[in-house]
Amino acid sequence: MKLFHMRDACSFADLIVVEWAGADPGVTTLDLKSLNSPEYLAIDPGGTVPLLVDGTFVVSENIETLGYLAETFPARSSSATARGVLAPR
Ligand SMILES: N[C@@H](CCC(=O)N[C@@H](CS)C(=O)NCC(=O)O)C(=O)O
Repeated sequence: MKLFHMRDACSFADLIVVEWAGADPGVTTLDLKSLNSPEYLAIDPGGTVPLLVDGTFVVSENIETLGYLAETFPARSSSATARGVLAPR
């Protein structure tokens, strides 16, 4: 798994989740220049953060990356569904 983020951006929420989970998804810190590099745009044509890559699964919407992290690391998740408190919808 790889998590791409940029300092002082909304992807900070994803960093908090992986920190709480004690997970090490492989974090790459981008800046505005690298965000618009051909290499990054090849992965995320939208050129935004966060971006989460897990094998062939690629997610670029923060609401989805946070949900995916919660489901992947349920033990310390803030998601009631992931912790089994609520049934999945
Ligand atoms: N669709 C994305 C958009 C996220 C987004 O706009 N991220 C901002 C940082 S908070 C970004 O990457 N901005 C860089 C830019 O627009 O050049 C989401 O909702 O997660």
